[in-house]
Amino acid sequence: MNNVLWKETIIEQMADLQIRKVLEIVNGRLEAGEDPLEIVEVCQEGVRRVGESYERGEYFLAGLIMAGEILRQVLDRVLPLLPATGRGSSSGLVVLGTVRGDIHDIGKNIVQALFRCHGFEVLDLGIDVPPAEFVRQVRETRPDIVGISAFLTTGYDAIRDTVRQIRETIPVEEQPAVIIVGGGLMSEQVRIYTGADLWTRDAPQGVRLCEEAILQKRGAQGEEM
Ligand code: B12
Repeated sequence: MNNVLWKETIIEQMADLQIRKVLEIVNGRLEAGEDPLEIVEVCQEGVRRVGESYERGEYFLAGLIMAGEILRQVLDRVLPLLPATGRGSSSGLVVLGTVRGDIHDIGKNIVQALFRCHGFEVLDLGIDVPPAEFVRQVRETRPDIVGISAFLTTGYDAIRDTVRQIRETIPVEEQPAVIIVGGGLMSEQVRIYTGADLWTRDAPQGVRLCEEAILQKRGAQGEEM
């Protein structure tokens, strides 16, 4: 199967919720040495199509559940194969969680795996995490990064509460260098509304942005000394 064809076929089979066929192609691509991240991105496009069908009323909740299950099974195969590109020692600590009221965790699990590959330690707080729990964990562990995942537009207020409580109740010298929000519906407007430092709809980009921000902060601290 050529390069364009396998991608289109996975997207189509994913959109049709054909779990067996999707896994067959994924296994084949992995055997052929395909980049695991490329496979994740293609499958993400497939579930996006399922979301659109759901919006048009062509699929019901069961369709979303099935799409989530297919993606989960793909990730079980693919994520363990992500290459470690970190510096060997810890790049920093990330406190990560899906915001209050939201149980979408597939994207969070991908970004968690990527942070680990890049040498970060990750404390994963799970799903439906209330602002107070983020604050408690930030106070206890003093992470470099707080990552908030969300996929529901109804979650924006909970993100804003989380960011505000972290910024207002944690002493300046114990603040995380970066609060980043991620998820399929994120945008610059959401970042501004919630008060986060960074936003992304793409896990590799999110990790890159965090690495840059941490390097900048460490550089600035070095200059002050
Ligand atoms: C699978 C799915 C589900 C599954 C979730 C399973 C699971 N364990 O996660 C189930 C069935 C549970 C579900 C439930 C619901 N869902 Co749903 N779901 C989806 C679907 C199809 C895919 C989501 C997904 O996993 N995408 C793939 C991942 C990999 O993408 P991602 O999250 O964006 O993550 C990537 C980046 O954003 C980034 N990232 C993510 N988080 C973070 C965090 C950080 C820090 C960083 C740096 C990066 C980062 O990294 C990832 C990789 O690049 C989407 C449709 C779509 N457009 O995708 C709808 C969708 C999100 N769901 C939707 C809805 C409405 C619901 C329900 C309300 C339905 C209902 N009537 O009950 C419930 C809500 C439940 C709740 N309280 O949370 C809507 C949301 C609409 C809106 N405007 O809010 C969508 C968009 C469908 C639609 N088009 O209408 N859903």
